[in-house]
Amino acid sequence: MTIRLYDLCGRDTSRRFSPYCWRIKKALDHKKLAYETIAVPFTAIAGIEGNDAKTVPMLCDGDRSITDSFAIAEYLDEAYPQTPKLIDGAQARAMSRFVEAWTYSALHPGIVRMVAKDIHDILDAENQAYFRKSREKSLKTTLEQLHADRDRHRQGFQTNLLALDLMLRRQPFIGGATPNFADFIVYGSLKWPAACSDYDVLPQKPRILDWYAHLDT
Ligand SMILES: N[C@@H](CCC(=O)N[C@@H](CS)C(=O)NCC(=O)O)C(=O)O
Repeated sequence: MTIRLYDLCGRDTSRRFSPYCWRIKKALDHKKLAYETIAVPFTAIAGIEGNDAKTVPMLCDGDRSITDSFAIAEYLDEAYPQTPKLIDGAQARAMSRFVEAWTYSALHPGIVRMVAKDIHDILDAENQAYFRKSREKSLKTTLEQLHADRDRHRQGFQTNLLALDLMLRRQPFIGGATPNFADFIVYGSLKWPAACSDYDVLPQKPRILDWYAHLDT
């Protein structure tokens, strides 16, 4: 049975913008595993496959269903040992955990502030209401105010990406000579604004742009 991946969508179900789902799509492609994606809006997550999931991605493979992108990556390495590794050994796992935490704390706050209004605008009415209420509560401001301030948020966000640019001077991927799950984590976060907004968040840094373009294929 084909692997099924529940993937966050907008009003147009072909619009897929979750950073966590993108990292898993890259992981599955890296392993050359066949899979189908099932589009799911925010308000339908709780009912997926009779589970009480709170977030996507959810990956279903045979009788296994797994939420949390890091756990999914670990599962794929374990279940498909003949395919290229995502996280090769204990040291790679530890470093991937750092990259996961860095992405969440240094990149996501800026990205969500730059594109929250654009995300809202690509949802259907029910999901718009859910998204506005939950995000205005957690971000403590309106979507319109965030939109008005987005150039300021972009400045801080691009400064935080300097770490990636500096690293790329020395090696082509976070994984070293070839990409691994850490690259897919950061790629997913940068694919998120590209997939839901026309606002260009990437700095004009050739190394970052080349790295992103290489992964975005
Ligand atoms: N730690 C989780 C986070 C997943 C996550 O936050 N997913 C978002 C979509 S980008 C979600 O499902 N949010 C549900 C909601 O906001 O109601 C993972 O790595 O998979």
